[in-house]
Amino acid sequence: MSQSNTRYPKDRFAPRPEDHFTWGLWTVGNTGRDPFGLAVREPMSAAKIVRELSQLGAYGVNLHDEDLIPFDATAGERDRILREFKGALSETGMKVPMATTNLFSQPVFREGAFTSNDAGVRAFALQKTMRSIDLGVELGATTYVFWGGREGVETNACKTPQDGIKRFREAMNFLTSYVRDNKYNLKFALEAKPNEPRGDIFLPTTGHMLAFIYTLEHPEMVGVNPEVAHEQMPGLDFSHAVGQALEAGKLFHIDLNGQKPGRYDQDLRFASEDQKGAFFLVKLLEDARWDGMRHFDSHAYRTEDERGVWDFAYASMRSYNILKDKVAKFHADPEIREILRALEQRGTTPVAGVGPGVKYDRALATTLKAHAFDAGKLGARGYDYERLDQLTTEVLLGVR
Ligand code: GCO
Ligand code: MN
Ligand code: MN
Repeated sequence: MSQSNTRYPKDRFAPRPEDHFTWGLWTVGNTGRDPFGLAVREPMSAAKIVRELSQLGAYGVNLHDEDLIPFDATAGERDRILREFKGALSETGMKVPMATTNLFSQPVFREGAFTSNDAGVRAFALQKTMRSIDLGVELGATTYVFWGGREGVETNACKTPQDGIKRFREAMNFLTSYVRDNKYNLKFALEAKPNEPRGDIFLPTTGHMLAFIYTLEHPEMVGVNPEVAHEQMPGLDFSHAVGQALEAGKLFHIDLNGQKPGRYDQDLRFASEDQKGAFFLVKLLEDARWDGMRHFDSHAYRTEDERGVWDFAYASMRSYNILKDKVAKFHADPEIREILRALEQRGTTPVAGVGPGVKYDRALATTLKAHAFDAGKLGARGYDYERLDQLTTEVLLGVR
């Protein structure tokens, strides 16, 4: 990389390996091809991506099998690519914490992979995934992502959602058993997306995925990989999805990016849209001391050449650290603290025997039923949230 330090300053917001920022090879490696236009950037080798990201301060890279080894590679090509890639990893100290399977690009998956109506396709998808799991484990991955981009329908006439879900469950059960049988240290993270490329994808949100996980043979091995853009496509609050996963101990991975509401998946630079949403997300992860990878699943504007791609990558990580700093400012702000302290008190002082962690017992139920509430008084008092939100906004806008 020939960029100067003024372009990528090494100040307190600069990404460092201990921040655990990771990138999909497919993200910075995106060549800008879209349904309307050809590639605008040259493909980059995985080894080059590793070296460039390492210089920017990233911790590691993640990959689909085909990001590293082309679908039709010969054994010799495979060995050469792997050797180069591993060389770049050991030279830079970069890690591969997550791997996944491409079950969407090849024509064979035009009707789905694990959920296809064709048993041959389902078998092939399992084979491809087992081989890709082997590769991921060889590279050190401990998380394995499943994003079922083709697991859905354009027409409901072809299969029922129950069939789709049953087949997806059979595949997950098969593969968790494969991992156990091989004594791999690997957890699965399921990534939801409501539509695209399929018209409607099964298990369309993180909430659907969470409910599904508890129907599996080894739910303890399976969590979720929520993506900002995917939860915002159907207009949902991303941090609520992440919060539910955190609360359930199921946040195994995360895909950070940016998205305008009501659009197809945009995979924009993290915090380039909806900075307030991004702030609450960072606050959620940092306040929970979540120890997972801060992974980016996004790509640079099609307008950019290679330099623009590195600008985009550095900026994504930098914005995360800037928001982390804003979170510290939020917690240190005396007026915000005062409002939160008052709220805390209001929420923890028991009323009629009911406080935090309330549990049913018959005596309590009897007193509670008999208690004379002044609902008028309870409802009359405001909560100060206009002020709280404005103070938060001012922290974000940099005037506090
Ligand atoms: C998307 C998806 C994908 C997956 C990735 C991992 O942008 O629609 O997020 O990028 O995350 O393929 O399987
Ligand atoms: Mn996406
Ligand atoms: Mn994703």
